[in-house]
Amino acid sequence: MERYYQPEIETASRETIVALQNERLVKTVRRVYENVPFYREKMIAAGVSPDDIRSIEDLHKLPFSYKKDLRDTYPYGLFAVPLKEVVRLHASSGTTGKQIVVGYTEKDLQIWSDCCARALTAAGCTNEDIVQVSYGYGLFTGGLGADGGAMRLGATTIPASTGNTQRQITVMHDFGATILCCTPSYALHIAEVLHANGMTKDDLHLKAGIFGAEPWTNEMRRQIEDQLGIKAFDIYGLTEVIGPGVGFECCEQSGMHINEDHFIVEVIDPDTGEVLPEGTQGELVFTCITKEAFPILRYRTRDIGVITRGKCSCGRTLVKMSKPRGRTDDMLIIRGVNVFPSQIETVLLEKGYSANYQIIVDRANNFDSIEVQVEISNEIFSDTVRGLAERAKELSAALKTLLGLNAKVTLLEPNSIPRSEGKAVRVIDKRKLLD
Ligand code: DLL
Repeated sequence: MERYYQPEIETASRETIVALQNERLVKTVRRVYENVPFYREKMIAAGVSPDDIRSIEDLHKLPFSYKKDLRDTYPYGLFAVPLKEVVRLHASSGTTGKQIVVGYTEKDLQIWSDCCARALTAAGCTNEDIVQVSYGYGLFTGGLGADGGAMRLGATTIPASTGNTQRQITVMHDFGATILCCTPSYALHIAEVLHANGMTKDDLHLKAGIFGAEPWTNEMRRQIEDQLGIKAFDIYGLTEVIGPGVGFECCEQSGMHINEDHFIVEVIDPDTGEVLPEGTQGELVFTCITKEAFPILRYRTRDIGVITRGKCSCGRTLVKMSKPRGRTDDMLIIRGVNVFPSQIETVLLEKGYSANYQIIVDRANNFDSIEVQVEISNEIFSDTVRGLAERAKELSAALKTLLGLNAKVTLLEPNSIPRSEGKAVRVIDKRKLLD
């Protein structure tokens, strides 16, 4: 039978959730207006006052927030409480630019732990489980976020953090970890090192994994499930909103339930800012309605997804978001064609290649080129030169069919692409270096 951590919310009626959201949104907007000059000025400039926000129907009247706002007000300009009430800071640097910093009060940390406890429970975790947290601990929210959820459930937590994969495996084996939390690319790397050690999934006690912080396809899910002998669940979140636990997957494994009692989601057209109807793909925008220290309003995530409110077989009524289908800013435009790395990953894995790949984009004489480098197995690697050339040609043809672009394919020997312990680097865009 399906278990919930907070059934009164997770299976609540739509009316209950909307009533909570209305009340919490109105309060948050007023508080933010009074305590954060940045929001007050932005609202005044947009001609809205807290009195105009009476329910979630009025949310669209509020101006958006952007990552740039966090940078411009660095470090504490968006905090809505005095620093003496803040008990924790986290930060994220992203791939470019200055880092951003967010804060949590004691109550914010409790809410965050609740959100992650819901995710862990949906993956089958109880106080009898041993949870190995192999997300990075530190300023990154992954480690301490998952840790807080596991502690909340009374599970036995192993704060392994990232790195030293041999030791991770020893710990996982000897301590009998039953649940693994890390990035999906790191999960595959752990499986790879496990096999290189002459061990298999049968030497471990894992039953489930909770993977997120980076995009991963369903094909990658199948590989992880197969190689580690587990059920693999997705978890979504971002530093600016709270960290992991904004959304989490249930046994249905078809999208993530959003913790709507804490975060209101909207999907918008990234170009016009117009709110789109449910079921339409667009940019995800979140508003925090319970956070004390850092209650961000209408935050533009740049993640592209779809939300749906159909009935879920797990019994949860919380709205579901699709796996993010890329980011508005990781979309590559190559010779005018829009390409998402996830599309390439799907082709690679469907064709039986590994998830160890990199996409190299370059420009010479104003002409963009795209090269897909992917590792092959030892068996394939020992094939004839002609056999390898045939394979590369076949893969290139499949990519052409999908993308409508000629991509160069390079098959690499096993272990030639650097492994990541956190978020994998999938794209090297040399054009950016030229700017
Ligand atoms: O990655 C928080 C997190 C930690 C989520 C552990 C899940 C697990 P940031 O470093 O701020 O926070 O990065 C946030 O990562 O906007 C997405 O683009 C991407 N992302 C996060 N989760 C997923 C996911 C953490 N499940 C950015 N699928 C987000 C795809 C994800 N992308």
